[in-house]
Amino acid sequence: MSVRTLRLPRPRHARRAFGAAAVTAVAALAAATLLPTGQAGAADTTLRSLAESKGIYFGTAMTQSDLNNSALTAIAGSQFGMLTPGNEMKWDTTEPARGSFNFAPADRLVSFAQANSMRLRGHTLVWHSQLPSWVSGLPTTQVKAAMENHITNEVAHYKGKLYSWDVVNEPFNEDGSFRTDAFYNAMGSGFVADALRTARAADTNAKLYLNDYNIEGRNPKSDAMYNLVKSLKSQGVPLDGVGFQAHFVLGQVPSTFKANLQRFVALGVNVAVTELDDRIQLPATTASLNQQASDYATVVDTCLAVTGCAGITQWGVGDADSWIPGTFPGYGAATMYDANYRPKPAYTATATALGGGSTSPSPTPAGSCKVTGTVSAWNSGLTEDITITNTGSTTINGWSLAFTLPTGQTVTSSWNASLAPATGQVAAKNLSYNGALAPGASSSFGFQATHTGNTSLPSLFSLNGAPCTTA
Ligand code: 9MR
Repeated sequence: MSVRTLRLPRPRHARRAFGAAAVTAVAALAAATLLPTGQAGAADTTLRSLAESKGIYFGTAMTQSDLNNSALTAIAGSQFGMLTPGNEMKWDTTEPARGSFNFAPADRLVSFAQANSMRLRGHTLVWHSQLPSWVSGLPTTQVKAAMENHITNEVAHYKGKLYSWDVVNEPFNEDGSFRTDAFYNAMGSGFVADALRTARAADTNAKLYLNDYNIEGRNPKSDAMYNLVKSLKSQGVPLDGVGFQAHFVLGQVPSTFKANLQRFVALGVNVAVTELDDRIQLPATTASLNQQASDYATVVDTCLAVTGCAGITQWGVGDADSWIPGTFPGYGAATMYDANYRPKPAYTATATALGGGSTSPSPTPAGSCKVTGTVSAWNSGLTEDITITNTGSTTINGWSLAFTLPTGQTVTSSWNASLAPATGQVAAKNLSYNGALAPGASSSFGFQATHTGNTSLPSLFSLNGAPCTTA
């Protein structure tokens, strides 16, 4: 049996314990920690807290595989207060065969969000794309029942857990006509009202949205969405908001963006920026990155200026996670973080537009916690004891410690905390008797796990969403 003590910041140990991606994260953490004290105000200014202090949220999209990327999860859990599953709540995943539901992939993302006190946007229930062929192949007489059953089951599964649902996604063509997809072909435009009513019946609290792209400015498509919303509201159909995806091209945020959002709000709905990115022709230059910063600031300024704009979600955490290069060859660099999760000028501009005073962004601010631990490993198993110390000045009431388990390790039992899930990005939550941590106080818990050869220590601990020091 080998016994190792957790001393994560020591470079030699870090090299042994972390994979390449995590080394990058450590570099980013180190960079953040090394800010001169005069600029340390940035540590309090995560996008999430800045946005919340302005009354909006700032979110990101994540997919299941992102949970294995410790650099990404450290930023997602600290900088963003809302999470949209990028693919896992779509029909092809959740009901791949008729009546056979699979919520496991999305549930993992829900657990991550909960462990990091993030809210969730459900995406999406009714969409022509990522739709299994059994739906598009149904006789038109059966589509309504299949759609209602799908909505009822999925919304019921997540009842009470989601802030909102994108109930219908992308119903319009560019000219403002309805897409002739399976739903429209079966039910005409009435499928939208039916989908919204079905969703409301299954969850009275989640906010119900329609969501589309290229509707940010005034154009035939946004006019069609406007007319649809107006008609639905006049019929008393349950509809709370409209999502503007905002997949922008560098320098092309429409000049009518604000006025367009305002005309929707005037109909009695909220608006939200749901999938923000801003693609740049590669290679990115200083000038293009600065233009992107300006574009991001425009988006934030616009949302803040429109009463009824609920928040902004970026589509993916960093440039490495973005769908853009795969869909628009030659374009990329569309998010606020570069391929190594270093904040770009767009991050700084966003933080500043949200009221942050510092020009030195801190992607992963240190929280008020310290983590120490030991691991004891044998052939196929290990036990680990972890101690959390509250290094802040206020009592923590209820803690959730998120960390990344090395690949191949699976938790089999735990004590003094409940752990879930058993692999990957794990959250350890206090039990009924050890949730309060006064300033300076510590709490210990432990777990047993199996391993497949990698007995490295977990990495990237964060307590209630804020990264912990580990020495
Ligand atoms: O980000 C999603 C990507 O991983 C998928 O391959 C793609 C397939 O259509 O869907 C992406 O997300 C889309 C979103 O669900 C709706 N608006 C457009 C987004 C980018 O394609």
